[in-house]
Amino acid sequence: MTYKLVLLRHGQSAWNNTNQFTGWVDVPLTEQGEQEARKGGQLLKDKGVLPDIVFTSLLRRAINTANISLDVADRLWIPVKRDWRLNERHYGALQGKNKTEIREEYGDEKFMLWRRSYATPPPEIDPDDKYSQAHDPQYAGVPVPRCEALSNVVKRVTPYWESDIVPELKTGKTVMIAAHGNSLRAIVKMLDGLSEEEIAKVNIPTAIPLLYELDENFKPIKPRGEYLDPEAAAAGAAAVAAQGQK
Ligand code: DG2
Repeated sequence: MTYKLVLLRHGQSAWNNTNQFTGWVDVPLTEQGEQEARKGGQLLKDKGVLPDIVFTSLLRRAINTANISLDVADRLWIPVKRDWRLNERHYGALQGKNKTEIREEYGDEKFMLWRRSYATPPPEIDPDDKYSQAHDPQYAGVPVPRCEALSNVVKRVTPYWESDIVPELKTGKTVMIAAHGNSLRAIVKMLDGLSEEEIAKVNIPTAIPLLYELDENFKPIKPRGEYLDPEAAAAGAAAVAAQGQK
């Protein structure tokens, strides 16, 4: 028995476009982002990768990307489960800040540590900051972080993977997870058993479905899975890696 899992990062968001750290701030997709989501849906349809259930974060850029792509693939009717555990990594006090300005102010090393290290979180956000979610009624009862390293995301995603996602895979459903650059990196690290050094080099492009076939132990049959458009994915990942450079 093998299982099918599709990972989909949202299309370009307003703050991806303006080069701002986003995290839990609920920004919309741009028109380009919507277009990317449509292309992602067309890839699902063309390659016959048809999700039976979709998991999303609570953030509109992931929710809308899921809806747009599933609409194009004629799968808008499938069940949906949303959970804060799939939210983007909380970018702490960097939320709302311009990536290039932060790199110039703090230097390459710190910038890359905050973006891609496994265990070093960015600085904490003040709960009263306009970009904090500490007082957001949407997150009542949720342990809203003040900042997160990727290791914190792995800690919140892994139990959700076990409790909610694996049982759906076990029934033979094709599962799609529509989420974010870093919450998906947490899942990739977990699935592929990547080291901290290896995951630091992984960048997830916007809205290109990444298909994993998993064996009976939920381990990838092909390590790192397969993008449905590998060329576009390589270009998209390189663009993400280069963010913050002039
Ligand atoms: C981006 C990722 O998250 O940024 O929070 O700024 O996937 O929701 O657009 P997403 C953010 P980087 O870690 O790639 O800088």
